[in-house]
Amino acid sequence: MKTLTKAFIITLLGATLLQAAAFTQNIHSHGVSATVSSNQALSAGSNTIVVKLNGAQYKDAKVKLRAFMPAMPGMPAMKSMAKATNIGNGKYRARLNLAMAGTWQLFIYITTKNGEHKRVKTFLNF
Ligand SMILES: [Cu+2]
Repeated sequence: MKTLTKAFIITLLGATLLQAAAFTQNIHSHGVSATVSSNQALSAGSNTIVVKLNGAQYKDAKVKLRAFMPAMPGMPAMKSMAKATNIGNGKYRARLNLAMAGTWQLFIYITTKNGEHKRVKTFLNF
C-alpha cells in the first residue's frame, strides 16, 4: 500500500512536470553557453524556439537556426532553417518546421557584432 501511494505521488509529480513542459535544454559547446527553450513541448510541425546565448559578446549577434534530420529508410532527409529575431537580453527567437518526431540535429550559427563566427550543435529529441 505504501509503495502504491509512493508510485501514485511520483506519477502525479511526473504529470505536473509534463504539464509545465516548456522545453528547456542547456548547451555548452565550442566555448558557447546557451539555453534552447520552447514555450510548448516540441512536436511535429511548427515550433517556436528561443535560444539564449550567455555572455555580453552575444547580445547583438546575428543568429540562424538550422534543424536537420538525416534520411532514414523510406524517408528523405529533412531540414528547416530560419533567421532568428533578436528579442533582447541575448535571446533569439525563430520558428522551425520539425516535420516529424524523432531526433533532429540543431545547429546554431552565430555571428557576433565583431564578426566572429560560432557554430553550436545540439540535438532535439521528441
Ligand atoms: Cu525522420
